[in-house]
Order: sequence, then C-alpha cells, then structure tokens
Amino acid sequence: PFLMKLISHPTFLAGEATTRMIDNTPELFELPKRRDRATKLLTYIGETIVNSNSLVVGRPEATRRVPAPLPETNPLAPLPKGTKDIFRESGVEGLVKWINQQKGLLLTDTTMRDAHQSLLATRVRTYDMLQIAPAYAQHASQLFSLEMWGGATFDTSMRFLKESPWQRLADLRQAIPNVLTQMLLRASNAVGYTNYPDNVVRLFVREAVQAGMDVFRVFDALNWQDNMRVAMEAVIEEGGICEASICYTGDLQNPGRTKYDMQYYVDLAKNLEKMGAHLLAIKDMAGLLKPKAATELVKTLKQEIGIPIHLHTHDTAGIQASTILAAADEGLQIADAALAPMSGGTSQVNLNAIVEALRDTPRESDLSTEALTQLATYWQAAREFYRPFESDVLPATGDLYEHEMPGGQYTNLFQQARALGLADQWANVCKAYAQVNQLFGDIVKVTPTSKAVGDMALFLVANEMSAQEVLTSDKALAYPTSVLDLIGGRMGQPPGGFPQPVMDKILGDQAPVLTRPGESMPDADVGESSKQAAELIGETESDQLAVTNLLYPKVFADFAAHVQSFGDVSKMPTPNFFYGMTPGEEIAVDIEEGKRLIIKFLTVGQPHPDGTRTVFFELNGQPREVSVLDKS
Ligand code: 3PY
Ligand code: ZN
Repeated sequence: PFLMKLISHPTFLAGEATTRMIDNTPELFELPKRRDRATKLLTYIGETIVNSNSLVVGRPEATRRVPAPLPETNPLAPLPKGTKDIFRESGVEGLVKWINQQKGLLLTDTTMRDAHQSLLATRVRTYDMLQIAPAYAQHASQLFSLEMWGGATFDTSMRFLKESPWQRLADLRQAIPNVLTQMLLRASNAVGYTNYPDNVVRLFVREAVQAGMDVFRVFDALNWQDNMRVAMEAVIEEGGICEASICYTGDLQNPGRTKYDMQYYVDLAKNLEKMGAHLLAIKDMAGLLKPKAATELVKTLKQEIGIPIHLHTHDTAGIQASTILAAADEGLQIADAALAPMSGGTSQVNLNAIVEALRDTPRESDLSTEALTQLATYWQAAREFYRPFESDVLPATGDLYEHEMPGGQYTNLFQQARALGLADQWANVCKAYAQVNQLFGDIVKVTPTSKAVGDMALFLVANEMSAQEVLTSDKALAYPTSVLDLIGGRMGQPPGGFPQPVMDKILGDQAPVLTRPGESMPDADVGESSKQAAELIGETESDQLAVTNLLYPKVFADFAAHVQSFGDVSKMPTPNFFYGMTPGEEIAVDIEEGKRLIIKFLTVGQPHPDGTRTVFFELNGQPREVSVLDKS
C-alpha cells in the first residue's frame, strides 16, 4: 500500500519525487492503517445509508439526532475519592468495614445495565455510556457502585450493537476510576443461558477482574448454592468483591406459600456467608418483595448474618420504593436504583427520588441533588436515541404476584407473544406462566429458568393446552429446548428436585442430570478456542477472545465477521450507527485517542449494472467513496 500511495501521490506523478518528499510527507507512512479503518467505517455508514440497519427497520423512528446535553466537567480537576479508592487502598475487608460505618443508605446506579436491559431491550451503546462517564466520576463519586456489565449485556453488545463488551468494561473503568464497577454473573451460566464447564466460568471471572470488574453479583437461577461455588470461589481468588445472592420468590407475607419461607432464606444466606461471600444481595428480580416482607426479611437477616446487605428490586408493580424505604429503616446498607428517566416499570426504582425521600433523615445519602439531576437530564435525552426499542407499557396488576415474572422478561415475553399473534391472549400467557411454575414444582424464575417457564407458557397457549394436560395428554409433543434443559437438570436442581411425573412426561426415556452439571462437563480447550477466535477476528490470541468464543461461539463468529468488514463501529454516535447519515451531515469519530476522522456524507449514486452503488463522502476534507451492494 505504501508504494501504491507513493506512485499515486501528486508530487510523484508530477515527476518531482525525491527522497525528501518521503520525509516531508509522513502521511505516506500513516495512511495504510488509518485508511483501512476509515474505509471500513465509511463502508459501514454506506451500508447503513443504502440498506438500513436491520435493528431499526420497521420500528418507530428515534426522535433525536443531536447529542444529549452533558453536565460540565473539568478534565484537569482531581477526582473525588470514591468506593473504588477505598477498595484499592484497604482491600475488601477495608471496604466492608467502611460500608458498615456509613450512616446513609448507599446506592448502586443500574442505569447502564439492568435499567436498559429491562426497558430498552439492552440496546444502550457504549458510546452513550462513555459520554456521561466523566460526569459520574466527577459529580457522583458517592455512589456505591455502577452496575454496567453482565446479565444480558454481554451477548447483546456483540449480537446487536456489534461492539465488544470487554472494550466497554475497559473504557468505562478508565473513565470512572474512582467508583466500583458492578456486574451480574449467572454463576455456572456465566453470562449465558446454560451451564458451562468450570474452567470456562473461572476463566471468565479472571478476565473480567483483569478488565476492571470489581463487584460480582453471583446468583443461581434455582438458588442452588452448590452451583454457585465455582463462580464465588473464582471471584474471591481473583481479587473481586463477591456479592452472593438469594433470589427472592413467593411471598413471605402469605402463609399459604410455605416453600420459600423465612427459614429458607436465612439458611441460604448463612451458607453463602460461610462460602465466603463479602456481601449478600437480596435479588428481587420480579419485584415481589412487599414492604412488610422486606422489613421482616432485612431485620431477620441482619440478626443472622454479619455481611452487608444489598437490595435489588424491579418496580414492575410501581410500589417498590416503599420496599426500599422499609428496608432502609431496618438498616439495609445498599440499594439498587436507576436514574429517573431510566427508572420505573420493569426497571429499578427512581434513584433521584429515593435520595430525596431520605434527605434530612438518618439514612440521608451523600449524593447531590443537582448532580443527580444533571445525570438524569442526560439520560432523558439519551433515551430518545433508543425509541425504536421502547416497549409497550404494561402496568402490572395484582397478577404479578401470581405469575412472578422477572422485570427483564416481562416486556420481552409480551413481544414474543405478539410475534406469535398472541398479543390479545397476554392475560392467558400470564396465567399459563403461573400454572407452568406450579407444574414445575414452584421454582425460582430468573434467567435462564424464567426463559424456560416463559417458553413453556407460550407453547401451551399456542397449542391451546393447559399445564395439567402436559401430564394427561398422550400426544408426543416437541417441547422447547429450554424446557428440556430445565427439566433435564442442565440448569441445575431446585430444592427437592423437579416433580417425577413432569420429568417422566417431558423427558421420556432421556435420563436427567441430577448432579451439578459442571461436574460432568470436561474442561473446554482454551488454547484451541483462542487460536480459532483470533483467526476469526484478526487479532492476536488472548484468553479474553478464547472465553468469549467459548461462551458464545455463533454470536462471536458473527461479531468477528462484522469487525473484519467494518472495524470498530462503537465509536460512532448512536443516531449514525442506527440510521447512517443525511446528505451534507458531518460527524467526528474518534477512532482512538488523538485520532479523529471528520466524515461528511455527500450523496449516493445510481445503481451500477452489477447492483452496487457508490456512496460519496469527504474524509478529513478529501473526497472518498465506497461501493455498496444495494440489497433492495
Ligand atoms: C439477568 O440474568 O440478566 C437478569 O437480569 C436476571 O435478573
Ligand atoms: Zn434485575
């Protein structure tokens, strides 16, 4: 490429080339790599202009094109000390001691993970997180942590947004060096939907710590503590903060629901503490924990265990602020909430409002009203970029306490039902969900067990069957894979196991796994995966690539192919990522620190006989064009 550049350079063509020309024209040396990345990016934009981004096709259009307003920050000012500094300076023991000394309620902001996972189909891009990151570091350093990774964000970022989850973690870590990062880890399911070999889980945790993760909220989707051990031990060994979860289900206030009673939660919490948990999470993924039940649960747990307690809930029914406040009255140390415009409904409770509700009380937090308002203003505008992914508002009625659907699943399952033409049967889907739960023995429902229950509910409604008919029908039915995985024990064991008649009926003569699935899985070949992944994406081998490929081989392969064709598209502003550019529009893309591309889109040419079209740009003031196949 250097030679090509040289011989096509105007000076060379004019016959004036000397060795000094090479000295005076340093861009000759820089161009190949830069041009390569720029061409890939222009090709992506050209593709999007000509063929549209399939993510947004047929969906409501985003109403916002201009950047979201940012609070002022001073890049030269030293950052205030935050929880990460405490952790760095005095380790996990020092941090726990500090937590216990705090009078105010500490808060985790879930906006960058659970909130958009629950409200916007997990579509928020790294770009929009990085814009606001310096403001968090400077103005909201009093937060306990920022939940910004894990759960569904890992695969979604590659699958839909075509960006690296690892880059997101590293970049946010760098931009917010003073506040703890937090993630959701599905124990042996890691950030996937099924159990993985132990060495994959361990490797994932190690890589996450190295990339900048601090607090690991570890949960098992059936509250099976044996299945949490590998992940918990890995977090502790690698130097992370191990926050082990009890998933809350059922209803402590209801004397009729005896399976998940106070003793059940106390035993579980005590065991997790014995297993080395640094913090305990009460993970109320469906927003079922009523205020009085929270009072009793937190009061009891505080008597029974010594580690700090962190409450997570979803505001699906609209009353969970009162649950947090009730728990705060009992000395709860940390609560999850989301910034106002990203709160409510299936997301978390309004963080701005919780802070104000506690103002001038003994549990007042150190967070500033003004700073939180500015962050909220940003997120309100940023949310407008994601209008295509807004879901219908589905106010939960009292039936939430019957079906017990997790917040992240609620709107998702409705969309699946609609895609199957069952939108008008939503109430029946909810009923079926509750019946399937009872059929399966009243289990904890959270990713991935919730998916199995949801798939089964849709299956029944689509086939016009009742849950009971599963046991009585003689028809050979093709059950969803997730259901076979769940009942076949590949997601682990619920307390007391699955009901035998259900196993017999659903599994037929297939033998269930009754032990810990990881025990019988051979170690994955990390070296081989690393080699394969590196080849696919065109980078040097690494454990990070290896583990990503092991967790999501298909998703990773597709993502790698996208990277090979279009490079790193995460640096582009969100409206351009979804919609390309409009004629005459000019944008700046920082492809790396200090390397800025100024891209102006001019026009698209008529189709050539081979079906391609030329898309005309200016790149840093120079005319550039790319050729794109028109697929319309
Ligand atoms: C997840 O596993 O992604 C969840 O958010 C479960 O609550
Ligand atoms: Zn949640």
